[in-house]
Amino acid sequence: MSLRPILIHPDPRLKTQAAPIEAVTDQIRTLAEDMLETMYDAPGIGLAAPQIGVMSRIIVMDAVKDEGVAPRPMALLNPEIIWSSEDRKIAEEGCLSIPEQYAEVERPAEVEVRWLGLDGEMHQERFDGLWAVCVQHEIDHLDGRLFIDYLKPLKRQMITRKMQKLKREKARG
Ligand code: K1U
Ligand code: ZN
Repeated sequence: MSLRPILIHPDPRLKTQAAPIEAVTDQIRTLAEDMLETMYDAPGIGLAAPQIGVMSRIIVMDAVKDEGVAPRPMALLNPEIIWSSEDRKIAEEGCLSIPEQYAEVERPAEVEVRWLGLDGEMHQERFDGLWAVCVQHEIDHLDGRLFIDYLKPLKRQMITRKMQKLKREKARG
């Protein structure tokens, strides 16, 4: 297993639609393991393949927050939202590709998602709470959408400029 570097916004790969996964191979299983390791190390509660520069439709997540509750690492291939609640909820979001920036985003409170598992089987589950926020945020990454795309242009521009500055500083070392 290995840690993969996380791309920082702005990067064209974070604005690009990812391609469906055709088959569950050893390469895909290794990718999922690397993504989970990278997510836990960050630390984060989710990660989408484009964030590590891999343009395939795979996300990982573990939104268990409570101490004493067993972790629930999940890998979802080709995830699809097949139902969204009318009920909407505002929650604060962050992004490992936009470090230390947080903003409130409104999304459906519950979603039903269908995906291909690493076991080669189709799975379906309804998510609510932080899981619902996270799975929608990660599926957005697969479609080249970032949480800042839901913000007013001025706020989005301000965050983008901060990230450009951060990248310049990192490049200088
Ligand atoms: O996709 C990502 O960039 C990961 C992102 C997922 C996410 C967080 C919050 C709301 C929606 C989606 C993160 O994990 S940011 C880091 C974070 O939220 C966190 C880090 C440590 C403990 C708990 C949360
Ligand atoms: Zn993100």
